[in-house]
Amino acid sequence: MSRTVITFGTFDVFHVGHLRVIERAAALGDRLVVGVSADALNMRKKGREPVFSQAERLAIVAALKPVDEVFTEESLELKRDYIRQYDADVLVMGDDWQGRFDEFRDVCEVVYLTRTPAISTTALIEKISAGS
Ligand code: C2G
Repeated sequence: MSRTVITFGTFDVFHVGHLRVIERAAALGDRLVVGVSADALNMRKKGREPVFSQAERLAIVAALKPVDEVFTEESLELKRDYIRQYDADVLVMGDDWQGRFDEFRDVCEVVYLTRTPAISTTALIEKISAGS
């Protein structure tokens, strides 16, 4: 039986922490589907425009070897529908979301992976803006 893994994220200013979570998610199954946050969703979540547009972020994630399919995540409230639509057996998120998606344990496994330390989109933006 083939196992489908689903994960979600903005993946803005794509960095090695993003790559590691995608690689580890893919290793938990046979097929990896990634929901990439829409620009409007990112605005609602983080209160700022992403550096890269959703079309650019989708193209970057879709080109990664471990990724089989991508789609646009329009709303955080649609997770259950996305899990059903893509027939996911496992939902994977980084542990900054620890416990937040436990309600989906009735339809799939829910796994939180340790975040890669010392790297984040926000820190990168600050570093680049500071020119250091
Ligand atoms: N991540 C990580 N290590 C880092 C930074 C990020 O493992 N140093 C992981 C996050 O835990 C997440 C994924 O990379 O699982 C994507 O991170 P973000 O782009 O920050 O995603 P976020 O905006 O939290 O969106 O429906 C859920 C949301 O869309 C998640």
